[in-house]
Amino acid sequence: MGTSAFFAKPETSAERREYYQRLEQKHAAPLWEVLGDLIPAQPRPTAGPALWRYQEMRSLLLEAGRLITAKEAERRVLILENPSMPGTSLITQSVYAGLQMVLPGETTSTHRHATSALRFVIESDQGYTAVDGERTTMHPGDFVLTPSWMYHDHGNPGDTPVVWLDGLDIPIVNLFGTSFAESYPGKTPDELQPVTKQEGDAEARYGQNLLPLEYKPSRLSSPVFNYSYARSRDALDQLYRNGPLHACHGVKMQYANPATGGYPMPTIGAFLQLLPTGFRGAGYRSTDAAVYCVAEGAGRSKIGDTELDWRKNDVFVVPSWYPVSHQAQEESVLFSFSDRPAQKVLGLWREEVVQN
Ligand code: GTQ
Repeated sequence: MGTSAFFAKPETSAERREYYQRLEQKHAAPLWEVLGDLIPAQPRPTAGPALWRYQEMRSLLLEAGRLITAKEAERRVLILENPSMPGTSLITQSVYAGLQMVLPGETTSTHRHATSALRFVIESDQGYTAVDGERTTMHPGDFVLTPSWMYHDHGNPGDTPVVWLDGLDIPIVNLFGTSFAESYPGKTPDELQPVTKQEGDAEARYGQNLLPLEYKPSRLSSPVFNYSYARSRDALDQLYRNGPLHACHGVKMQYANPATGGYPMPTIGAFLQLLPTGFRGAGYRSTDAAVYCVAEGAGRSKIGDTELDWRKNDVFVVPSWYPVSHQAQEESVLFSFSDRPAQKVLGLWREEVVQN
């Protein structure tokens, strides 16, 4: 990766070094010694390419299920920590990812935080998330939002474990020093937020190409909070048949806020793409590092010099500005999320087609 510094470092000398030491005592430092590292000529992500095999993670999650309840843990989550960023709890510099499991009969407490969260459902029969007084039943492949500062809790009334991928903008919120979190103020710690809306209300109100009369968005996030896999998958299938395929992305769509056409949440965007059997994508890179979850199929992605083989439910990460190309061994669907909306609103986002 591009490690070349645009700004060259000047020669040093005994006299300069002695001066730098005196600066240090005054909590000051010479910019010319660090400029190239502070302002690199191109992104130098601390994250590296990495993959987590679902089969392995699933058995570790089941072990966690024997060791701790969802209640005691608050959230029973295995953090996916980038191997190049030990100790950070992060999968990239700007987003966090984890695998969460809710066992049959469990509920989690109701809480809210400034950090925005998304869920991409991996296993669920009757699992649900409740957000701001409305429950939504989760099915594999569903993309579910938990926007900033909305009370949420999860439950599993079914007979099999529920597992999903969590994505949160934790490092962005902490970068700005803007983290707040609190439990639902119930009479007991176990009291959940009340369910005040019929399941499906948000979907009917905002998710059917219709909007309530005089509707004005009252929040920055999408009023739809479950984007069902069945519908997204159908769209990809039809668009594939209609063609053409994008040379890098296959058929790739972004999840949209139906009230604005913008991203579903202000800091996190999400995408779903279909790669037909035998697809060999061209190289591409963008400044938004992306976390992928394999919804269907099997294939291989080349990320910089690293080749990662993936299959259903595996999670992998493409760091900022690394060239990536995808190949599909069988018809595959990839979900991904990134901080693209935040980069775009700040005027920072870049992309290009590259050799890879
Ligand atoms: O489900 O509310 O992975 O609060 C990390 C923090 C999930 C959640 C995470 C959280 C949650």
